[in-house]
Amino acid sequence: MGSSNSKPVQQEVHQATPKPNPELDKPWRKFDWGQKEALKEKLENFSLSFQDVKDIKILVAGQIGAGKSSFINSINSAFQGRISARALVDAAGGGSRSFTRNLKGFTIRNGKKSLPFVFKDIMGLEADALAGSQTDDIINAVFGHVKDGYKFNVEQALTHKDQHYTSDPTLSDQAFCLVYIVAADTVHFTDDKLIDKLKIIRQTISDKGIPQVIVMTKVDEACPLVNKDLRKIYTSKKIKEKIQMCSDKIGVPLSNIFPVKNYHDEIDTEDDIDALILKALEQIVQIADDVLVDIKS
Ligand SMILES: Nc1nc2c(ncn2[C@@H]2O[C@H](COP(=O)(O)OP(=O)(O)O)[C@@H](O)[C@H]2O)c(=O)[nH]1
Ligand SMILES: [Mg+2]
Repeated sequence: MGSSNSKPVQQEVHQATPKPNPELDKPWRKFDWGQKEALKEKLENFSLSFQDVKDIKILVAGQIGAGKSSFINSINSAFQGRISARALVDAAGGGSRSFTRNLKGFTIRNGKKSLPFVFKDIMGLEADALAGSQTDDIINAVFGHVKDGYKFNVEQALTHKDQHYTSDPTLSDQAFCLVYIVAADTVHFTDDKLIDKLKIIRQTISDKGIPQVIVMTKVDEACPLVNKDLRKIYTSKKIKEKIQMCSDKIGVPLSNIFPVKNYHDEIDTEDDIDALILKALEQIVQIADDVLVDIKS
């Protein structure tokens, strides 16, 4: 006994364990950084597969401060070639209340004309707000039951008796894609209630053929590598992990998840930011248009 006391203190060998490389050898998704102009042109000349529908409505949902309004603004900025801020951004970075509470459509413009894409920025989805109300509101908004100008009430879902409820929506009222925005720097998905809500929404809309896309914002905040060089977005292990986690938790396939950096403090547009934003938009529009192809046939 007590022999352990006499054990010679081992000299600690300071051998620096090599830090794991935060970067992958190869990008996990191929991305052409020079495609901005081609994407812009393609989107500017996009015509919908179903002439009965005037424009593609895309509903944008996500937690407060996730970057919903900034994403819509970034799309506009990419087309205008200057920073645009039509959808109001909550500069406080998302307080306890959602800045956007009225359902409102934003048409994307390229300076000359309106493009056939309308984004609807919906209130933030909060985990602890009353049970089903937000889930119902979002589902109703996707299916075109919610009139523009409706002010969402976190405590009560819109009912069919309300004057803002459209009981018989046309194809043009309906959204053909739900874009769920998550911020890369805060995506943990430890909140089961939120995950449950997201699952209910995804299942309900996908039963009616409406796809869901995830746009992951704030990649610059989540990964120092990407903060320094946006082109590392597809080789950053951190970003890849986060994308994988989103896919696993919400059940959206990896191919429907797009990491982006929104314009937030820039004063001029940048080709690399534009390329990612426009690519995400192209995919969203394509996915939404595929729904129209199905409806038409
Ligand atoms: N660094 C960084 N900040 C962002 C990004 N997207 C949004 N933000 C900031 O996050 C805050 C909340 O954004 P906002 O668009 O109002 O979120 P919303 O509540 O989902 O509409 C604002 O201060 C934005 O400037 C991004 O990609 N990177
Ligand atoms: Mg907003």
